[in-house]
Amino acid sequence: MVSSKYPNAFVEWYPGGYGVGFKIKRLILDVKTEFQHLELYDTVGFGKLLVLDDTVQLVERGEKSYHEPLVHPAMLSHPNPKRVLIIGGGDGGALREVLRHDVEKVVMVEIDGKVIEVCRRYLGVDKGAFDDPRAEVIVGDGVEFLRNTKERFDVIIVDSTDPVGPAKMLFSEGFFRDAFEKLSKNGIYVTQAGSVYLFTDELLNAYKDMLKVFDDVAYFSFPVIGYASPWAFLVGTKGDVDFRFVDLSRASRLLDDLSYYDPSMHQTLFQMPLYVKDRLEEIRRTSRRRREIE
Ligand code: AG3
Repeated sequence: MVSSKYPNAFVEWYPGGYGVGFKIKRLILDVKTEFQHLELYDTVGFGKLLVLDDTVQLVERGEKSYHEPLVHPAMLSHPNPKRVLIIGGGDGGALREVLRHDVEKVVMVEIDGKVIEVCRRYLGVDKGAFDDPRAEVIVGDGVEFLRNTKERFDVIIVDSTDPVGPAKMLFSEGFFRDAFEKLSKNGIYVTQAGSVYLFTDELLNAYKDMLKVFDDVAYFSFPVIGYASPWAFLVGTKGDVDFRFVDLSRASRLLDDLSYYDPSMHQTLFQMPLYVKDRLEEIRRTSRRRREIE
């Protein structure tokens, strides 16, 4: 028997038949961009919902549960982040959070200009971030940008779609190598890394490849509204950056604007379901061994 109890809903189906859904008031926009299928809905209880290629990108009421852990732990563990690069993030939510810090310049490279246009016009989660003089927004391919840029960045943030499909390149060893090279002497790289439960293999693969490249790699998870939570994040560091600690004096200036990530409880980020942690640690052990023998 099929039972839905609510006729108008958007449901994202994950592998294995696990769904995350929202009750929908109306469809606002449905367009095929040059790169993907974009849908924008008004939901019953969570504001507007942005969907790309059938996957939930954000809901207005809840997007901070993704953008805060994506941005602030990395920004606060870097000793002095002035120059930041965001790959993806066309809705402007990550850009908005980065600009809360005392940064000099933030470059954002989003491949799909239509996403930026639609989000600015209908969504407004950027809260004016696109007009900030410190922001430089480039419509282009992040992989090419990173390969060719002469600039160096203290923090690189990857706010991409899933590690399957068009964004797959952003989870490849070659891309991690380019990112490592374009980090400053002391730098930190953070990427969303998919659903802990449902994209575990992608998470493990990305972790394995990042371990080959960065000086150190950390993983963490956070419950994100709208995604099959907990959601995974991976962090690669270069030089003198220790992701286990954050600068609480800088954090205290942000506190009024934070709703989800609690810097005073930074250690709780590292909670990871044990069966996944076991597999991650096994990869770390074997990768370490390989490094020692080489
Ligand atoms: N980041 C999207 C993360 C991937 C969501 N995946 C999914 N629902 N299967 C971009 C949106 C926020 N800036």
